[in-house]
Amino acid sequence: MKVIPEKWAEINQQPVISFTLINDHGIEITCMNYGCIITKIITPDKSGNYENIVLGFNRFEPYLTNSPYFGAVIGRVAGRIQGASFELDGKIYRLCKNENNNHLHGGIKGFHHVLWDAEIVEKDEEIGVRFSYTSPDGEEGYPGTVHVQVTYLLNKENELIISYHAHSDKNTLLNLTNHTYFNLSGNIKRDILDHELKIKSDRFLELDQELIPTGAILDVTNTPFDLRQGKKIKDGIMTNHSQIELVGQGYDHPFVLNTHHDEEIVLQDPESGRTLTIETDEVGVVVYTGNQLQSGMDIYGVPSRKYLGICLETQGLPDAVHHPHFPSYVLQANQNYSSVTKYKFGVLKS
Ligand code: FUC
Repeated sequence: MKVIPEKWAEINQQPVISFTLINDHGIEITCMNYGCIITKIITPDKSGNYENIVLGFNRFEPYLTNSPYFGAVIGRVAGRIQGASFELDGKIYRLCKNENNNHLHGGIKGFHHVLWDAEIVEKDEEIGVRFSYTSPDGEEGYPGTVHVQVTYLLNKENELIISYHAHSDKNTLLNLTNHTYFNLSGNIKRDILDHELKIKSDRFLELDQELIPTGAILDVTNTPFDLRQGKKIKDGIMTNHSQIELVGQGYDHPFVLNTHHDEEIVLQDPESGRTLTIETDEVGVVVYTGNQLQSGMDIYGVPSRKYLGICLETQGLPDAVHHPHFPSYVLQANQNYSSVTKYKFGVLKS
């Protein structure tokens, strides 16, 4: 197993380095210090063909200017914050409005648009990169100086383990995730409509017109959101359920996970035979089926279009700061923030 660093570009006289993690089974994960962006994941299909299973760009430049958060770490707060403001300890904080009247995915210069320090990790059982970033007090309007570490490790069991650690000198908000768009067909041969998704979740969050949780936590039973037995994506989203229509004929919804580190999220592409199993200690997962993917981007030579990738963003429930009955994502001063999500790459047994 090894990690190969390579200079890819430069911003403000600082090198943008890509790191390729390779294990003994030929799984390759490429990521970079800009935004901790995962640019490629190469895994075998059922016949042993190794192909890329994530959306990204051949060139660095579009990551700066035109990326819908491909592969990036999102922070300080994933998801939307209604009205781009919140109250904490009696004080009102104002954030930028980067989507309608609301704040989305950490703002204009969120964690996806900063250069992180990087350190290669090489151990017997796993290899990877540890990224760190210190977000200054007041950055993007949030209180507290926050030290964040995100580690990507690849092991011999074909698992990518993403762990997040942080602490802050003041009470603040923190809800980190990774925004990789998966497409298990291999080299983006097909869209994700024929992928099958299984999630151990009895409840999902209702959204309003601006895709912000209304506060209602709904039962999945007898709805397209019942993924407990697994469902073809298109069978879920080509329906006239009002929540599916609301988000542009797709999923863009937080699911509350019933269980943790128990194969709670499984994505499969029957044609290639590739499987992705995600386990996490996070409260929920936002499932986003690429409903808003615009045309006009070149994704490794494939013209971008709706449903070309699916994001499975493990995280705390969005806009929890405005919903006291959601688990809080307030990070208290001098407390440790810690979460882990594991992605296992496999193939269906024939
Ligand atoms: C997801 C969605 C959003 C948005 C963004 C690019 O997290 O929740 O609606 O389109 O990604």
